Amino acid sequence: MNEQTLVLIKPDGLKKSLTGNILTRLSETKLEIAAAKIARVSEELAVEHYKHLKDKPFFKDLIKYIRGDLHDRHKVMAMVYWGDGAIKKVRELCGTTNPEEADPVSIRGAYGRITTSGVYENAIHTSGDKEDAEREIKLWFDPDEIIVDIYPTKQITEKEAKRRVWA
Ligand code: DAT
Ligand code: MG
Repeated sequence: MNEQTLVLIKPDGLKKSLTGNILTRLSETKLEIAAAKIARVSEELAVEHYKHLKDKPFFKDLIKYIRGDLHDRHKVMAMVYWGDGAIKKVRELCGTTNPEEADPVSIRGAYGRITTSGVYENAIHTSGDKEDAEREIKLWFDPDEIIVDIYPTKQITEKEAKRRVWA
């Protein structure tokens, strides 16, 4: 069944110039990239994305990490992968959360590390299940940024909405 999943190449992945390697690994899945962008990660976005972990002792460091404060790279590459069994396929390729325990041939096993202060720098995020995927994709992308119609949308008219255009 076709489904979609969010993928983030995290700031450590960008700092280590792993984008190409990670995209190559993900291409093994034969899934389609339905959306892609480089995104800044605001405090609000980071906290919302990881809200299920807000009571964990590592939460503050996790927010710093995903915002790029630990790698001087204040951005992530955000993508939506779409196709048959997308969530499980990408998840398997990424490996388990703890990069030291992840299969060494998985993306996290190959490229991740745990720092001495205990941060799991695991290079990539991908949604855990269908509910996570929907919540996360809607958080990171607007409908017009995704080339496949994946969730219901509605039309709204914004009065006096300001937006930046080329000068
Ligand atoms: P996943 O990213 O595999 O879906 P998660 O949603 O439980 O795992 O956690 C999100 C991130 O939080 C994870 O990629 C790394 C960090 N994290 C999770 N457990 C941790 C721990 N025990 N110590 C440090 N960081 C942790
Ligand atoms: Mg998760």
